[in-house]
Amino acid sequence: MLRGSAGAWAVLGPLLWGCGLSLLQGGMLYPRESRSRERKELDGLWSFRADFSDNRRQGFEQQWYRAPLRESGPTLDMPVPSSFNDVGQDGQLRSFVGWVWYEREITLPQRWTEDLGTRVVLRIGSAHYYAIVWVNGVHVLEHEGGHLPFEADISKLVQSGPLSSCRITIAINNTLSPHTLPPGTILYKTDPSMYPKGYFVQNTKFDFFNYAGLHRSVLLYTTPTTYIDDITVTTDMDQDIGLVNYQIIVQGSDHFQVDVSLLDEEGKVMAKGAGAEGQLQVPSAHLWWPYLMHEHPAYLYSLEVKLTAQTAVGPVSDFYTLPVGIRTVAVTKSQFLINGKPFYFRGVNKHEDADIRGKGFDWPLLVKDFNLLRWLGANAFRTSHYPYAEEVLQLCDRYGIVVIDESPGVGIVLVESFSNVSLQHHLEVMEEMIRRDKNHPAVVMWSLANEPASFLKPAGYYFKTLIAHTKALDPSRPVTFVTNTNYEADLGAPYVDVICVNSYYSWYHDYGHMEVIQLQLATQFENWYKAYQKPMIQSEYGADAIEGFHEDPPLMFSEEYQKGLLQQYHVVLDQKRKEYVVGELIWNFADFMTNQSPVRMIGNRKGIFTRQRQPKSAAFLLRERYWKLANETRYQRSAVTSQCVGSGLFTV
Ligand code: BDP
Repeated sequence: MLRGSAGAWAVLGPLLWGCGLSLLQGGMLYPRESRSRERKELDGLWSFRADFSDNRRQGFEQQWYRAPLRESGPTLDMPVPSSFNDVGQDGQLRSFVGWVWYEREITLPQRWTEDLGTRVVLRIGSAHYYAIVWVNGVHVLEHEGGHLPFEADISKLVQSGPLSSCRITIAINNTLSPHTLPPGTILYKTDPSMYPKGYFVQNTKFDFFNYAGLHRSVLLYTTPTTYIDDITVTTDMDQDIGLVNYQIIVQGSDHFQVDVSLLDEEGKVMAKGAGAEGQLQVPSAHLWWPYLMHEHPAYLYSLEVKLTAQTAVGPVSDFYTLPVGIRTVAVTKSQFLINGKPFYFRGVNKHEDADIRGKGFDWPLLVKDFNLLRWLGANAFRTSHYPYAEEVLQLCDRYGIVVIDESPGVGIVLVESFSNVSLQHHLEVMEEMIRRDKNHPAVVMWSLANEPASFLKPAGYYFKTLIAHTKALDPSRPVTFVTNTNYEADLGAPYVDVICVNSYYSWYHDYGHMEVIQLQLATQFENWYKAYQKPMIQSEYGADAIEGFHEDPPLMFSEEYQKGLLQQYHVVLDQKRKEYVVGELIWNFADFMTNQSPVRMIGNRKGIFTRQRQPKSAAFLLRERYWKLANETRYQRSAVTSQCVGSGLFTV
């Protein structure tokens, strides 16, 4: 599926060849341990240096990767995963733009370096934004894009010498250009009476801090040299029979056998298959249902894949187990259907963001966020404004939290950012994202962008192409992008399956006038629906509130104003959800860091939780609303109540 169907090539061939786009090679399975696979996480302290030289290229000129970093100058201890920006006391490092260098020396188990039947892979979960990787001073890999994993087979390097240690050097550059995703620009300030020589700033058109560094784990894992490279699963239903279609890609040998078994949650084998491609049938299948939509939501089967191959060194086996949720997704003119039932997104927008670690992955934070989501009664979120860590999606699969998976296409507002160079990169990012996230039952829709200038002339071709490509890569999920363009001017909207609109009535205009919200919001929905007859999601709405600021009657930035504004939106949402509105996503789940600006008070304060995850008044309002909505649409009240009480986390 990922490599594109013939139909897709008919539509896209000329463009792809024109741009020189090569479809991605290889899979990007999440590294899991199995009987044939080991993994070694390289979390912890790395050596670090920012290249403060004027041209930021001293590291390359002096080849810092050739020898241990400490030999070319002073280093800092840098935690991984973490952004580098907020862990120190140095303001210059906080706002640094350019190359930073990370290094870690590790000792490898003997069998990894001596067993030539073992393949050793280096995998970097996320390096923002452009990364170059060396192992023992040898260049192995480069990658563009800060939110998706990349990896290299380093077996030859670690198996060629007497060393059992291995030095990994990663240079990362957080500079953005009009063609990166997200885009940005570097502005040189040349007035000598105001700025020192060479002074520049990085400008962005998105509203979150451009944290950088190794944001997710770097790890090493092994497979046999003949191995399961990729698995693609799609699911369907025929009456009560669950259909699991699978396709397995094997690398390393042409002579192999693949056996698959699908196990239920009790470990009972429900279906078996042989061959690299096929369909498994599960009678009386348990479907994957969203949270609070079924008494047993998020049912996950396990697809156990076993590869056996004959190789020059003898028989080889590889094992990989993939969680599988059986569910369907469909869109009608006015509904979003999961397993054939109308689904209403009661959700939030999030950020990967927290004190000190910035965008660094953090298990306690993640678990806290999921506990808060379930406390709220939320059943969905959008990965605004970039793909989140894979572990986040795994928890969504396990808890039944539905995901609109968004690409880093945020801040596409310059005409250059709609050029073919940008489009080609965006096509590649969609390939990387779908390759990584295609098997998550929680992911029900792809979002290509947030608030692009979709009224600009080239936007029509840009989104038409991007959406066709995304659908060709994954025909099983609807596609959208999130707009704040006027309904008559939006050139991308004709191609989406669901209209997602952001609006900030009584916040960015008509400040303080909550009395106009209902009229303006109703007009927004009616105009869009009349024009397109597609289901709609209010994909952002909200107001800043500083926790502990109280004003009654409500004034902007008080908790009362945030709550009051939300209530006005809810009146209209309650009317329109009976017609064609299929969801509401508050902006934002929690306060988050932004660039400094006169309109941001230490970040964006539209969270219903603080950055430390404490509730503001609006969180209680939303919690009441979401549980009420869940009660209206859910299967049976008593079932939900007992589920909540039983979990020990919360009560209605
Ligand atoms: C929306 C953007 C979001 C911002 C939000 C805001 O999509 O990224 O953070 O506005 O201004 O337009 O709070």
